[in-house]
Amino acid sequence: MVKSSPSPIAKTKPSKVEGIKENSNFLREPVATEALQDTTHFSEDAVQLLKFHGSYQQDNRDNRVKGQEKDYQMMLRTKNPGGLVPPQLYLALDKLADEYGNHTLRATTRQGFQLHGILKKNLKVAIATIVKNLGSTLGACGDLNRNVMAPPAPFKNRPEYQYAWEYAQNIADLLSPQTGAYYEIWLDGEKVISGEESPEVKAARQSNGNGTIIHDTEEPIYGTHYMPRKFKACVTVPGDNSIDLYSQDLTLVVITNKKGQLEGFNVFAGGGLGRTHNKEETFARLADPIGYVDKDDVYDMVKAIVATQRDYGDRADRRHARLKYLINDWGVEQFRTKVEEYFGKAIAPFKKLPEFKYQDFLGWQEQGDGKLFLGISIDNGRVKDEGSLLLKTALREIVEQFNLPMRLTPHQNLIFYDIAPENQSAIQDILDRCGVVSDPSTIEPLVRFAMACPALPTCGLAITESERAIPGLLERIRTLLDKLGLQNEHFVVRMTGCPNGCARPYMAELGFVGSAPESYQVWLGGSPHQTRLAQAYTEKLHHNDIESFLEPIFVYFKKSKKSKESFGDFCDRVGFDAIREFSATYDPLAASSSGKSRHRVSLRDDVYLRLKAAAESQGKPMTELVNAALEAYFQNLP
Ligand code: SRM
Ligand code: SF4
Repeated sequence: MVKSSPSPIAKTKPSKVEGIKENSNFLREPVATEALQDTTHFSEDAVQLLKFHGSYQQDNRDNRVKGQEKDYQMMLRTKNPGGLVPPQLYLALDKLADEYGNHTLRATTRQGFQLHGILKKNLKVAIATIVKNLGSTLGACGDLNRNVMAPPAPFKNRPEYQYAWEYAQNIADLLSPQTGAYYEIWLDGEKVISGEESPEVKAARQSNGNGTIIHDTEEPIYGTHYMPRKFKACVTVPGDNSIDLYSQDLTLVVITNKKGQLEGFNVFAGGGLGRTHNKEETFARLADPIGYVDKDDVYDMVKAIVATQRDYGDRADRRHARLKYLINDWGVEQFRTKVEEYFGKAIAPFKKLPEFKYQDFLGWQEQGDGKLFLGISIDNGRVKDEGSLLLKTALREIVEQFNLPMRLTPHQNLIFYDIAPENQSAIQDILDRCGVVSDPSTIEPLVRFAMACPALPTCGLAITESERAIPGLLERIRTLLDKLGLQNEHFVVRMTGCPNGCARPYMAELGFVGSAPESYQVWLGGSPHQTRLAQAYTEKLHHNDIESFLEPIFVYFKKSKKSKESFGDFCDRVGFDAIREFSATYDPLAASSSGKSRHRVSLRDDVYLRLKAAAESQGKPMTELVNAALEAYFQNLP
C-alpha cells in the first residue's frame, strides 16, 4: 500500500475545474439538466464536463459579430482505440455530418473522427446515434485517458501488430470511465454495449493493487476528481513510430519472443507537447524509457502510472498538470520509485529496441493473409466533397458496397482492410470516378507528410489559421525549393494555430506554430521519423515573409548538407547559430543567376555590426532589414 497520502488537493488550492468535477456527481450535473433546456449553449461549468462526454462547445469564429450572440455549435469527437471504425459506425457518422453537422468529417491526429457544427438541440440524437452504431464519444476529451493509439497497419502475418491492436483496446477498456452519467443523459439510461470487455480487463480494473484503486466510488480508478489533466497512451511495435511515441504520456512497446508470442512491453512515460508562448515553465517534452513489464503485469503497471499521476499530478495549476511536468520535476528515478510502490515490485530494465521509423502505410498493400489493405491520404484529415474531389462520396460508396472496416491513422489518414483481391478493381473504379488518389507516389510529398490542426474557424483557442492556410503554404515552399534547385527534397511540415500542438508541430522538421494573427513561431530540427524534439528558431514570422525567411536556410541546406541528409537532421547538426550567421549574410540577389542588378553601398563598421546582430536575432537577411529601413526613411521624406 502506498503510504504517504498524496492528495495535492489538500496541499494547494485546487483549480476551478477540480471543484466542477467534484460537484458533478460523476459527470452528471449540470450537463443533465442543461441538455434538456431549450437554449443555444451550455453554461461554463457544463462546458467543462461536456468534454468528458466527448463534446466541445465552440462557435463559428467566421460569423462573430460584435454585440451579437456567438454562433454556438458543438464539436463531437469519437474514441476509437487503435483507430478502428467499423463500417456501420462510419456510415452513421457520414450521415450525421450531413444531417446535423457541417457536411464534413475530420479524421484527427489521435485516430478519431470529429463532427463539427452540431447545434445543442441535436447533440443528444447525435451521441445516441454514434453509440447505437458501435461507437462512443465517452472520454474522447476531458481529464482522463484519451483515445489509445496503435499503428494502423493491418499486417495479419505479424503478430506484434495484432497484439498492439488488442492491448490498445484493452487499455482503453481498463481506463474507460465507469460512471453511468453518459448513458443516463444521452441514451435515457439504456446501456448500449458495443463490444465485450475481456474478463481479464474487468478483473484488472477492480483488483486492489497497492493504492491504485479508490474504494466505494463509481470510479474505482479515477475517483471523484478524475485525472488532474488529460492523459494520453499508445501501444506500438518495435521500430514503428507511426504513433509519435515520444509525445505520449504513456507508451507501451510490444515485446515478442522468437516464435512471435507476446512476452511483455517496454514502457515509456512523460511525453507531451502543449505549451504556452512566453511561459518558459511550459514546454514540449519527449517521453523517457521507464522499464519493462511482463504481459501478466501490464494492467497493474498501467494502473500504477495512472495512480501516480492521479495522486501527485498538479491539481492547482492546469498549465503544470500533465504527467510530463511531474516526471520533469521529480526526475525519472523518483518517478520510477513511486510507480514501483503502486506496482508492488521493482520495474525490470528496459529491453533494447531497434530505431523507430515513421511509416504511413498508404496505397494498395498485401496484409499477409491473402487479403489487401488500402491506405488513403486525407488532406489534413478533412473528409468532404469539394470541386472534383469527392472523397466523402467515395468513402461512403466503398463502405456501403463492400462493408469494409477502416483504421484511422495518427496522421489524419485512413486504411481500409480485409479487402478481397477480387474487389480491388471495383474499389479503384470508385476512387478514380471520385478523383481520389490511391497511388501515394503521385502525391506531392510535402503534402503527403504534412499535418495541420483545425484552428479557425472552429477552435476557440486558435491564434491564427492552420488547416485553411497549410495548402497555400506548402505550395509556396515547393515553389521555393524548385527555384533553388531542391526539386527532390521534401520533409515533414506541421502547422498549428496555437502552441497547444495538436498536429504535433514540435516533432516536425519544419513546424509552424501560430503566435500572432497571420504570424507563426517557426520550429526547426525535428527528425524525419519524429524521434527528436525540434527547437523554436524564430518567434514571429509573418506569413508574407515566408519565402525571404526560408530561402537562406534552404540555400545553406543545399550548400552544406551531407549526402542523403534530411532537412531536419541538417538543421539539428549545424545548429541555430550557424543558420543565423548564414542567413544574416545571405544576399538573395547575389545568389540568383541574375545577380547583375546588384548594387553596393558601403556601411560604417559599427552600423554593419549592429545590422548583422539585428539580422541574426530576427532570423532575417540583412538585405531585407536594409530595404525595410530605407523604405521607411523614404516614406517619411517630405
Ligand atoms: Fe488538441 C485542445 C483539436 C490532438 C494538445 N485540441 C484542443 C481543442 C479541443 C481546443 C479547445 O480546447 O477548445 C481543439 C479542437 C479544435 C477543433 O475545432 O476541432 C483540439 N487536438 C485536436 C485535434 C482534432 C487536432 C487534429 O488536427 O486532429 C486532435 C484530436 C485528437 C483526438 O482524437 O483525441 C488533437 N491535441 C492533440 C495533440 C496530439 C496528440 O494527442 O497526439 C496534442 C499534443 C499532445 C499533448 O497533448 O501534449 C494536443 N489540444 C492540446 C492542448 C494542450 C494540452 C497541454 O498539455 O497543454 C489543448 C488545450 C488544453 O488542453 O487546454 C488542446
Ligand atoms: Fe486549436 Fe491550438 Fe489545437 Fe490548433 S493547436 S486545434 S489552434 S488548440
